[in-house]
Amino acid sequence: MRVPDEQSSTHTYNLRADGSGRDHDREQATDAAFEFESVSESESESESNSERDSDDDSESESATATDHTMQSANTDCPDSLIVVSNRQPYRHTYDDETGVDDGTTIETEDEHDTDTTDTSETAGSPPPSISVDEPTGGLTAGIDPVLREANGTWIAWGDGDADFEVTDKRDCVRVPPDDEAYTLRRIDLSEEAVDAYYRGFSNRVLWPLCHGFAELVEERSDDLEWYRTVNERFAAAVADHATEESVVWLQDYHFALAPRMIRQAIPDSASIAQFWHIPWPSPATFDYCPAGEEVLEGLLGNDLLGFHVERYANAFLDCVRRFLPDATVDHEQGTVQYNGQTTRVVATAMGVDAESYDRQARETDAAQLLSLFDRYDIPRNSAIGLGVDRLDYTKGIPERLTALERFFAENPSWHGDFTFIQKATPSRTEIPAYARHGDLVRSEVDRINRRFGTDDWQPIVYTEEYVEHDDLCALYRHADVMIVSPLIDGMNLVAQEYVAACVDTDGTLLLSDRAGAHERLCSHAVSIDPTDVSGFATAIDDALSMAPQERTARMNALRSSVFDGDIHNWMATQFDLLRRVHDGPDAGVESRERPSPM
Ligand code: GDG
Repeated sequence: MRVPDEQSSTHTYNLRADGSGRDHDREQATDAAFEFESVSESESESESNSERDSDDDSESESATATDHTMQSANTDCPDSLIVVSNRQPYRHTYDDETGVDDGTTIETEDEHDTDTTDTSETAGSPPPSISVDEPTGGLTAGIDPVLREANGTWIAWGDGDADFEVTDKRDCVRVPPDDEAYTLRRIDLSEEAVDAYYRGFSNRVLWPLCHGFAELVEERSDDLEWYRTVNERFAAAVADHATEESVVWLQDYHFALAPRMIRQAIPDSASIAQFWHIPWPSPATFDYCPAGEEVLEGLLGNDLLGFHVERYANAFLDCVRRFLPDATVDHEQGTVQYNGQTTRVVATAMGVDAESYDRQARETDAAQLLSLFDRYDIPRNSAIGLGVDRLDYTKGIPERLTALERFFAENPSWHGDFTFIQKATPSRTEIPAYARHGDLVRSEVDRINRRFGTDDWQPIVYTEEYVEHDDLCALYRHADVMIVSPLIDGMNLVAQEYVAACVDTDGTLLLSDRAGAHERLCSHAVSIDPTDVSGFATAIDDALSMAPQERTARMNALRSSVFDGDIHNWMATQFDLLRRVHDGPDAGVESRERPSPM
């Protein structure tokens, strides 16, 4: 099967002649806290591919994910499911003046590079056509088919410039557009709200803090208040849709305060759960969190709180014990009792759509690989190393470059015969820490290439351009060494994608012992400490020199782990837990839940 490319697939249709697309200002003028304007320009500095962000886990093929997930997860899906996420599954945007989608939009988890063409002032011209991006993979495409079956509700920030042209008076639209099966409730946020809630408290405070970078926390005056306000907006929207039977499932760190607000606004019989996709810090680090107690209290509004791995779940419990003395924490059971409510804290490691990566990788051929070598100007006989990351200070890219420099310095015989491709996707570029980090990475690449490069060969091919899904799978399949070396990472999907696409079982994964994925893959990946330059450089040499039999044995074992714990398994586990929590506090939930493959 041919897997569509990674860009969001689009449908185009015209605005209804009666203008029944919604007027933003009309419905929400009563809410003085918000300016109602399109936020479509929020993240987009340009429409170039290099501006696309990959903050999501969205690199699998949507139709495939759809089919498989429906088979494996739907039976466990609670009725009356309400999903809450920052990112929406479908986004409506105006086409450009030519009416042709320029294809520059991409589904991302929390950053948006949207065509900013303003068609609202073209008075007298025919109504502009509108396109809708569809989810392309990972979590979004995993949840979408479940909601279709459950006829549930998805609540998310409406970031598309035409989003509110197609919603009704309650800001709802039925999706998918061609097979209306569930309700998408859009939250209309002003640019000021997005800047403070998303680029502010979420990504200047919670992100660095949860990753242990307390020194990078940037507290701006209104960010927390906006974060609170936006959480309230989402909570109010949940309350609009919740029934006695509802199960509310929130995604990630953009909604730390909402669960408690939701708890107070929906029937007691409804359940609330959240998955926290990033690490949780130690109490010593969490101590720096502005409004830390409020954050903990917010999260304890959940009946179920999920992390990727045990150590984050334990760190959360440690923080509750330390900062909320009135809470009763049971580490053994993974429960917290606070304010008359019990919260179960679980660790369930997320996987990828392994089958779809496998399938796409098998479809790549020599010609595709050769064209990639030509595109990146790589000698055809060169061995390949690969790194694929958002340009984020947590991902350990400078440390990786330092290790590569050491490797090339110590192994001149590899000059010209080994090339490292680093795909780095610009991310959150308005935040100074990210801008500085990007400058550092680029200058290090230049320096190392000047040191070792020749007219015919550059040791490091560095690109910030979006790599299409099929090209990414081709690179994964043919990379001799994949380096995943974060300083800390909630999970890391890239490591698992590489393994799933390594269909010839002839590649080696170098994996940081600080990634959540390490817990699943450590026994057969080559483990590295990303800050140990010498050990890291030696590991690169070892990987390149590994005997083929050992390489294959390791990769076969890794592939078993990744396929056993794929996204469908994870979704099924989530819904199983949600159902058990919903059906009763002790309905079959034993002490701390783990997914079977961990
Ligand atoms: C957060 C947590 C956790 C990147 N460049 C391209 C591209 N990508 C895709 C990768 C992968 C995704 O972006 C990155 O996912 P990660 O998991 O590695 O990292 P975060 O974005 O930080 O995700 C993380 C995750 O949430 C899920 O819970 O694992 O720990 O930090 O899917 O493939 N994809 C394509 N072209 C690119 O140029 N096609």
